Amino acid sequence: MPTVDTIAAVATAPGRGGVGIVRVSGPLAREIAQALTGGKLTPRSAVYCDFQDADGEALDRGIAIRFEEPQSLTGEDVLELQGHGGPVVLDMLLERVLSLGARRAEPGEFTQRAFVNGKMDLAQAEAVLDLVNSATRQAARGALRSLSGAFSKRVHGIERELLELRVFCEGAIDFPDEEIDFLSESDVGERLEAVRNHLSALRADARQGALLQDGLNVVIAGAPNVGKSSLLNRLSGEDRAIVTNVPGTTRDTLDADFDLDGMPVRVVDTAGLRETGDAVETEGVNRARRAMAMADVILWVVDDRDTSGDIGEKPRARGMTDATATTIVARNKADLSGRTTGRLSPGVVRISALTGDGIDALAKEIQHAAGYRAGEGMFTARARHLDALASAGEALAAAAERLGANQGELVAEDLREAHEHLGLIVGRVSPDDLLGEIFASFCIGK
Ligand SMILES: Nc1nc2c(ncn2[C@@H]2O[C@H](COP(=O)(O)OP(=O)(O)OP(=O)(O)O)[C@@H](O)[C@H]2O)c(=O)[nH]1
Ligand SMILES: [Mg+2]
Repeated sequence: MPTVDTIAAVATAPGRGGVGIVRVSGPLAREIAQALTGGKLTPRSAVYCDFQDADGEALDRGIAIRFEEPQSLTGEDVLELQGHGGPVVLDMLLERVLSLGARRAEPGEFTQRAFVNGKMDLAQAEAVLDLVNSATRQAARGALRSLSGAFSKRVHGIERELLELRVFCEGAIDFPDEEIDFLSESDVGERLEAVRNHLSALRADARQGALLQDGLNVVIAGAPNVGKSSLLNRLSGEDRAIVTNVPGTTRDTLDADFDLDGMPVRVVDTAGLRETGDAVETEGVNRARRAMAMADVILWVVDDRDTSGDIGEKPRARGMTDATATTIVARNKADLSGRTTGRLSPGVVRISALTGDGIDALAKEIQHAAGYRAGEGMFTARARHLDALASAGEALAAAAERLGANQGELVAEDLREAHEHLGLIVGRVSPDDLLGEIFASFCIGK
């Protein structure tokens, strides 16, 4: 007998909609289906019927589908009730399901069960959420690729190579007399090198995938009146921020999202940095500094007509911020200075926020600063995955070093460690708190 309980939740978004779905998973799903529909449901066939309350009265009328374990989303018996998408009617339906022995699902619990029952690995489960949350079409495609296992497959490929190496090295340890010959005369070194190369290629792709998923935080900063808000409006293609010729127009930070070749970008406009006696503006300047500290990329806007010596100096060099983000200098108002727009040198672009000239070059420079290359076959990844890949890379570097020093036993230990880090990505070895954290970020009904 299964010891798990049966969970239920409204799986569609809250609010009114054409269709609302109640999802049920667990050992009671079959009985609940019978009680609700008054009949036996053949697995995987849609039945149009009444959903009945305890007295046999119809609560709603819709489509019921039952899935039998293990051929279901969660790997358990699953029931899906597709009714009308009103909050009250869905609530009544859910209450009825709960009265039949199910309990309310926690956020992400359906996906968690799919993971626990081996329907998908952890990276795939995370991709479910990433797909729902994706901000651009490319991010959605990338998430679907991860969900289909593109990322996991690459991880498994490296795990397999590692496993072969480990078997070989641990075999060598078991025959200590021959150890030296084993390791120095075999091709272990070359194989280790190959694994390291495959891992760094995967890391590069995963970094792209993380950019695709998490996007880039770009903060526009500079002195008052240089055209920061105009640039925000230009980049986002919206009339988002107030633009006037009064220095100190922007007080609060303000953001807008846009899609840069598939990479989601959040661009933040800030108050012009200056000393001021105005309390509101001073708070704005403090906020601007805080925004800069959190930026991935800072767009430092200057007036191209400004002839002061340090005009091209980045804000950090000028002591205006401690932020270590990559900084791009945008020399604005080229239409007034009359000089040609475009990339002047690495990290320096001349533009006109007013006419839009040079904005393409600036966008390219932002992509370049982020290390983003739009490409086919991208899959999404998360910071957690990047950390695990980095740790695996360090362990392999240590292995290579020890192999050079002929410390066979330690090499085997390093390889085991690298393997474990990779296992974290797909959830082969995952501490409970990590799982809790991942699934808690889902919405209910997922
Ligand atoms: N000719 C020209 N004028 C510009 C350009 N960019 C901005 N301006 C003008 O410069 C003035 C200030 O622009 P804003 O975008 O408000 O400047 P800001 O840096 O946000 O200013 P604060 O919010 O006060 O710090 C406005 O009159 C804009 O129309 C440009 O590229 N060319
Ligand atoms: Mg402004």
